[in-house]
Amino acid sequence: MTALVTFGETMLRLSPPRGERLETAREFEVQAGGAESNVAVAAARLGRDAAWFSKLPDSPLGRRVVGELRSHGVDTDGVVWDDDHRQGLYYLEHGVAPRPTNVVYDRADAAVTTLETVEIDLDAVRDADVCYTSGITPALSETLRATTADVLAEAQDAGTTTAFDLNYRTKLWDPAVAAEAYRDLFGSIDVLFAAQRDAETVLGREGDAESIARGLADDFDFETVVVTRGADGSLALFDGDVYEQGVYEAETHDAIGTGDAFVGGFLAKHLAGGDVAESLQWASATASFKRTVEGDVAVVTPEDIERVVADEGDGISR
Ligand code: KDG
Repeated sequence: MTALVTFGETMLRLSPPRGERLETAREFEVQAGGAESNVAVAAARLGRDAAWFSKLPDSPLGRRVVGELRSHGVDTDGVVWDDDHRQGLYYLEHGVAPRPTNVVYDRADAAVTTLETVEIDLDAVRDADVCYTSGITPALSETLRATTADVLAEAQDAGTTTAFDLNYRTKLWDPAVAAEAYRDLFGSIDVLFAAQRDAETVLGREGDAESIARGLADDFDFETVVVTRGADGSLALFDGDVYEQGVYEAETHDAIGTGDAFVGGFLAKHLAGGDVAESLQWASATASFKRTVEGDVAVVTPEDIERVVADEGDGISR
């Protein structure tokens, strides 16, 4: 039985060498990257049985995505192959002050936008301990919005814990449309991860992280709400109790995927029987570790995380 199944789009990420621009670079480094597979990679590397599914073109590009995820130990048997649509890409130009990091999506008409519920192995979802996706998935097409709702509802009905990160992306949709889609899904979600910024700008929540978490739990009956606050750490609300966690110090090499590593670390520890405080520690340590590594995913081992947690205790707020 798979402990964790995640689903969503994974793109190929093309980035010029640091200090070069998209307009003029002659070389691009290529890696697979997508929020939900990033979570699966972190959990798999931290010792959990993790699977990811999506719809990919049956082409060298789609096979490249699968090959990379497998190399990290993620089960990709549930991938649906497609002959008619394309592989999504994203271009990443790393920023250096005063030039900001720039992300350019080239993902319209990607195969995953056509993924329908009937194509999915729902038994794998029903049999998993946790099923995870993020707010990026329903943003990609109306079809995928309906599929996301179906999969989360099927999972929850079967007793699988459902987990969801708001993961609001301004380049994909407007806040009002996103908020409506989120609210449609919230009834099928047990564990909500929300950046405080997303809760404020998309869901219109106000106040500190604790009052945001309590408000969301009360309004939508989540079992657990985790609110992340960037450099100010994170907070989880479970069973009426609040748990706080600082960030661990890290020299940032590549910040993309930090939030996904956080979720992957949290779920990995949770699935290993950790309590909320321990899961938050692992989340924070995995996120900080990710920042030291180039690429979307946390190339990490359980020993790395145990060492960070042992050395730094409850985390250091920067
Ligand atoms: O969280 C990292 C993601 O933003 C990156 O992998 C690209 O999935 C991606 C997206 O849709 O933005």
